[in-house]
Amino acid sequence: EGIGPQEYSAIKLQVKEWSPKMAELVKGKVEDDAKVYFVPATLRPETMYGQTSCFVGPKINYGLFKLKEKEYIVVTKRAAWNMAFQGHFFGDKFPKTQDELPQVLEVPGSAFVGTLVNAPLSFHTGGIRILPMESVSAAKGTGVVTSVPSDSPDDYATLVDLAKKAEYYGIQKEWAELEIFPLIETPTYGNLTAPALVKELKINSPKDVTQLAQAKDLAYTEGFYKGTLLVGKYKGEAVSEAKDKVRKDLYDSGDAFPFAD
Ligand code: A2H
Repeated sequence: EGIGPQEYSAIKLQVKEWSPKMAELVKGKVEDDAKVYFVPATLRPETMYGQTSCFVGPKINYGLFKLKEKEYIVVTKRAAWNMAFQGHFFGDKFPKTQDELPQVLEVPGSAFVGTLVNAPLSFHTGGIRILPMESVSAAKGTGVVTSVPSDSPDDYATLVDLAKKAEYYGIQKEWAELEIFPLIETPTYGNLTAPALVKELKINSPKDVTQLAQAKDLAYTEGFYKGTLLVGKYKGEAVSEAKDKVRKDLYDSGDAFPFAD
């Protein structure tokens, strides 16, 4: 982290079933047989096996942008604009201003909550839910964050809080309680690095930002330099070796693409 510009991997999570609110809003705007993808940006493509949900900022505005015939993505306008410049999308209709982006809908993240999406590589093949996370930044990545509670302390702390206050957040408790499978073994924190660090640093809520920042650094360093992958095609390999291979496989299969921020 912190060395040069970030190369994120942008992962494509296809909508399987909209939240009731979105089902209303997309009527007449998005074809019934169109594919719509939430596109989280991640620095840890090797952890995508462990996705259990996908976060949006409930108060952040998102767009549904038309990429091509019957294909749309959900990201912030800022991210769609960056993607246009990086030449991923929008064919020959290159937008000259942000207003020319092919946005068919603009909605707050809260409208998406409960939407069921299919996450590439995830063990939860039945799909995972879009859930709210207050700390998502609109000014970073795509504004969408896929959640891997086994290896991200932020994600784990948020899911514990969501499950505790499900009613307050307007979600079903079980959406925040999908099984957490071990993905990476590390010498210091075992095979569930994030839950171990959350316990060790006595993190009680997503508001414990100082300890969470520390946990994030420890998890990232330990996972990257000392971690061994326990699952998938590169099982048994060091994370530092397997990371690029998993990333390349995701790019090759069309389930992800590079995104610079
Ligand atoms: B990472 P950096 Cl398993 N707001 O992906 C808040 N957080 C965001 C974001 C946004 N707009 N966009 C991306 N992120 C998260 C996986 C992961 C991540 C694991 C462990 C650590 C980790 C699963 N979540 O990140 O500030 C995304 O979460 C800790 C470094 O740009 C992304 O990678 O360096 C990471 O933060 C990008 O953080």
